[in-house]
Amino acid sequence: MCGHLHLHTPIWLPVCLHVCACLLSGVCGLSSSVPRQFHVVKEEKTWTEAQQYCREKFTDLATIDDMAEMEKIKSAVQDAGVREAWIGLKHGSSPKWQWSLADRDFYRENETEFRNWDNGQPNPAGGEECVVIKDGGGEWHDHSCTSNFHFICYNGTNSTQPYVLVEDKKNWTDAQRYCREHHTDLASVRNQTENEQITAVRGSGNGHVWIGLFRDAWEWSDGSSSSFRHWGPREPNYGGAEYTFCTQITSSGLWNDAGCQYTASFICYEGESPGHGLFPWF
Ligand SMILES: *[C@@H]1O[C@H](CO)[C@@H](O)[C@H](O)[C@H]1NC(C)=O
Ligand SMILES: *[C@@H]1O[C@H](CO)[C@@H](O)[C@H](O)[C@H]1NC(C)=O
Ligand SMILES: *[C@@H]1O[C@H](CO)[C@@H](O)[C@H](O)[C@H]1NC(C)=O
Ligand SMILES: *[C@@H]1O[C@H](CO)[C@@H](O)[C@H](O)[C@H]1NC(C)=O
Ligand SMILES: *[C@@H]1O[C@H](CO)[C@@H](O)[C@H](O)[C@H]1NC(C)=O
Ligand SMILES: [Ca+2]
Ligand SMILES: [Ca+2]
Repeated sequence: MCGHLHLHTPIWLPVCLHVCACLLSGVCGLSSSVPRQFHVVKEEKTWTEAQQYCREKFTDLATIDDMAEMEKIKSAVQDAGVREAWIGLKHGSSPKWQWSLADRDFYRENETEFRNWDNGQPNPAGGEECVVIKDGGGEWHDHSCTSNFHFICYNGTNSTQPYVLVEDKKNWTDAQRYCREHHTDLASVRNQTENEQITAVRGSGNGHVWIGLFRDAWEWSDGSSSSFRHWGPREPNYGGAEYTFCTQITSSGLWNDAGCQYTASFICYEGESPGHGLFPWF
């Protein structure tokens, strides 16, 4: 019953460093100011039972904000020797638009909501859609994520020219993977100025280009708006349409959707839940 206690893997983000960086930059996102402590629980439960357990003993099932947290959870899962573990991400019924680059410190107020849709857009055909800057213009179209286009990465290490056009046609998921490996992520567009900069980098003759905006219906157990996703190849695949789907981390660190009624180990977190800032004066 208490076996999981030995597996607790405290993961403290360096609070002071973050606060200082936050104060200096003047751009302070509450969500990632909050250090989360993750706990791998080796008992096998359904997703709903795991959620209840985490809410009783800790704060909630794990929410993951970015690659840094992802790497730490991956190590914790490997150290615990579990093959798969539930996290807090469950499939819901209302798809929402969100940016691939999930770091909330990157955005100031309202900047995640900037849109530059073309007339008549978005007009999603299915549930999940991805966004291009259209051929020959700066307006946006939603498009099936399986199409292959050139794409724009954002490279956070280059402050003079952070946008990189990749002239290699890929579907949205592969483009995202490429940008995360070689740069920071697919490009986010925070205002009209950035839309013009990106459109200039795109140049002419490149057709539609992918940007980082996508739409899905996954929701975090704690109500977080984190858009971070780390699916394995061909996931989520919604195998068996009669189920509700929930998310597992596998020992490879990649995510898999599975019917929520299956039992597995799980990961809880302890810390502030979204909406409760660690620093109330901000
Ligand atoms: C953000 O949007 C809200 C609602 O539209 C508005 O009241 C607020 O002034 C905006 N904030 C900024 C900084 O533009
Ligand atoms: C993207 O392309 C890869 C192959 O390059 C394929 O395995 C994957 O299923 C595709 N994903 C989507 C969403 O089309
Ligand atoms: C920034 O990007 C520009 C244009 O791609 C490139 O010429 C420059 O070398 C880059 N700087 C760094 C520090 O990577
Ligand atoms: C992108 O960032 C990486 C470091 O993450 C850096 O090595 C590389 O030079 C950057 N590329 C460009 C084009 O700025
Ligand atoms: C666009 O957003 C960036 C990032 O927040 C900011 O530095 C820039 O001043 C903004 N430009 C305008 C015109 O709002
Ligand atoms: Ca469309
Ligand atoms: Ca699956």
